[in-house]
Amino acid sequence: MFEYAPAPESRDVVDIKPSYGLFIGGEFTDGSGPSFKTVNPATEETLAEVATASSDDVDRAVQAARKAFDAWSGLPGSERAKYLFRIARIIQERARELAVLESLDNGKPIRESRDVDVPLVAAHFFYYAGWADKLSHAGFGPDPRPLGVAGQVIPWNFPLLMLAWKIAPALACGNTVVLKPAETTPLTALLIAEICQQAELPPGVVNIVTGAGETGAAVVAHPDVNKVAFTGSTDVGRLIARTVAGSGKKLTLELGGKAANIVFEDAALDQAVEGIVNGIFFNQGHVCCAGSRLLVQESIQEELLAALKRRLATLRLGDPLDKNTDIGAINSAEQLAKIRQLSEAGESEGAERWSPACELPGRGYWFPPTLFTGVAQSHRIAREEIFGPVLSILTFRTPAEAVEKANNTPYGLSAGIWTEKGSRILWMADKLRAGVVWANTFNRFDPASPFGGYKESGYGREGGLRGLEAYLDV
Ligand code: TXE
Repeated sequence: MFEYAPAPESRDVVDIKPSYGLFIGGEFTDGSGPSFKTVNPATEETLAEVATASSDDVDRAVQAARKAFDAWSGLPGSERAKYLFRIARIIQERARELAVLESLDNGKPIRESRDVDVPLVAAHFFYYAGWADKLSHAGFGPDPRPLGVAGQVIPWNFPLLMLAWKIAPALACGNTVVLKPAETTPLTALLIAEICQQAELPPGVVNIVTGAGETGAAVVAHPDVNKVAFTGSTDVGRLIARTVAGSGKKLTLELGGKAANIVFEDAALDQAVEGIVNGIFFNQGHVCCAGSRLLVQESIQEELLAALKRRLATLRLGDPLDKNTDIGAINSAEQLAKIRQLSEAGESEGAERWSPACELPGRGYWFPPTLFTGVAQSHRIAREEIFGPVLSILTFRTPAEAVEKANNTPYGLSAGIWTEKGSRILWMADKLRAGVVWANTFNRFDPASPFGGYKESGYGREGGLRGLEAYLDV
């Protein structure tokens, strides 16, 4: 049978420089810390050397942002909107370059970076550009004010999209920004810096400081930063909350998750299987809202498991730049070690592990799609965020039991419901302690829709109208 096999995306569409500096005051400059390497997780080859921003460099970046603030916040909203629209359009024009660089530095399949990440990034800039001249009509009172300099620290799972979630609303509201990307995925943020130059964004409005946790900590602690926005681990979120406490800085935290994807016996099973696969294997499971706990109604357990295994056997793992690839590389050796360790804990605690036959490439960081059955709520794989392509399967009998199990987690970021009964969807959505509840779909994002968690998943909302509130004094 003829099988359509498109050629891999060419890495030549992106010009990766041997080394990168910091982006401060509209210019690329050296960092005073020791540089670090960013690698392609699919091959372990070094992509580039990247500067580390010391606390002095962070101070320069914050001062540049502060200097730019008066003029930027004083522009009419319609003028700020023009810059955001321009950035959005350049992102669309350079989409291929951004997608390839994202897949190289992060390990995610090109089909995802090309069809999901980059289009959503442009959509966020378009969406918030639309708000920039309407802030007085957004229900926040007649004259909402920007906060000042926003210090933003983002993770490695969606380097571009997290940047867009942070920068677009901050700029629309008239704030200026110092953003620190994750140390394993700094390259696309630096390409966005280049795009800011191309869009002739006034110098200092966006500053990008690269480095590890110390650089992030310096941004968060800087006295001239007025607002902190963080996405990352719950542990670091706690540290940041402590640093910020009492400082007068406004804070939003978007932390981990352990979402339940709940399938009832009346669900359209084929559709549910696709939703389960998308829920946990999208981006190798490096997703804070991943559907990492499957709760399946007992009566359909065997049928669903069989269908899921058949579907998993068709997933293709490999080269992220291959357009056929469904599952790319794990982002780092550290993350791979964490996934392995938790999977071993699953086995030693008595759950049954299954993966389809799947050959892993010889180099790079890889983990096969994995299911665990016979999982108890007390098992670590049912409680802890694995942040990898590993699904823990539990069962329930009644809707009330499904709710109880779904809510039995310190997290509260997202949940999914699969049923043909509309009334049940509404009842469940009301009972689930999760910031986002999807019904008959999963991992669906829209710039107009606020996103954020309850409990240890953090606080504040990003996206939509609510996302503006985080960047305004209202
Ligand atoms: O996160 P960190 P890591 C979860 C996921 C993952 C685990 C560890 O379970 O396995 O966290 O990932 C910066 N002050 N999530 O270690 O360390 C850091 O440089 C200020 C869920 O990569 O939280 C990076 O830019 N900043 C999550 C960012 O914080 C600090 C996404 C995130 O890194 C800092 C990522 C400090 N003291 C991981 N220390 C999600 N919600 O999507 C580190 N950083």
